[in-house]
Amino acid sequence: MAYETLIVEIEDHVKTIRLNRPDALNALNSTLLAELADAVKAAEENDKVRCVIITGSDKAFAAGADIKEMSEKSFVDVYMNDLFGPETDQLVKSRKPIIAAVSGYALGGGCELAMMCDFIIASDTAKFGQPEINLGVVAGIGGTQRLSRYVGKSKSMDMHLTGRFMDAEEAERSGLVSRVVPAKKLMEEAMSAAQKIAEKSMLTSMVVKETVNRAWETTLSEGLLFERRAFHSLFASEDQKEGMGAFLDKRQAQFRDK
Ligand code: CO8
Repeated sequence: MAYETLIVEIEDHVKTIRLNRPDALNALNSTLLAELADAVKAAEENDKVRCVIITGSDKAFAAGADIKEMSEKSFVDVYMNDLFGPETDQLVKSRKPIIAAVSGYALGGGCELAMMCDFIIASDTAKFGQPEINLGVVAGIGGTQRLSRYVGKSKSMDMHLTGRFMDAEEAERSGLVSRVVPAKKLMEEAMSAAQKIAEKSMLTSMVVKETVNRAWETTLSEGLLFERRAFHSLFASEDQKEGMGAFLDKRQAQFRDK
């Protein structure tokens, strides 16, 4: 399907979704978010896709929600339409791994979008921020909650209250991003990570995703129990026999997602 605000391609079991509103630094408007939700849903339903990358341009992953589109809306408009709720829910409920490859600005909704992905690979030009306070609003698609979990209360408060930007080095040091690479290598690195993931058992990847996400959602004792049961349950899979058997036979495992 052709999109107005996205460029999408599938290569080697990896679906790359590139946000493409260059004149607005990829600001997230309702068309873009609806198309993104559709593209992620399509990836979920396509057996050939085993990992997704969401990226933007060199200058901007996304400079936030589209201020022009939002500025005249009333409370009733945004509340009755649950602005951006269904679209972002679609992304978060994806069971396939999603990597954010971030170059340039990831601000407001852009930073929040990156944090909705499973992990973030950043270029050395990346700048993260939650500057909504400058617009007289607060983050609305997860910023106050997710950034606080990623980097802790103190830095999250600093980012949200001052509206300052965090560079890639600080983002890596704070645990917001998993790795930083030179800008020119960003897509190569993201693709290489995605292909590594695509080679694994999808069944196991989905269980990994559910289990790590549990760490954010529950107490340590509940999370540990969830993990132990997840580990136990994978002994019912063919991929566990294949993975352990291949190790013992000193050969490459051939996973079948069963
Ligand atoms: N929305 C709309 N247009 C934008 C946005 C945006 N967020 N960001 C940039 N643009 C547009 C500019 O208006 C400009 O367009 P034009 O040429 O037509 O005037 C074009 O992109 C280029 O931008 P600049 O000229 O400003 O480029 P600079 O390099 O000078 O500056 C910045 C780049 C620093 C990124 C600057 O553009 C900026 O500060 N942008 C706004 C950042 C921001 O405040 N983001 C937060 C938005 S609010 C938000 O994300 C809330 C999310 C939660 C919503 C949930 C609802 C439930």
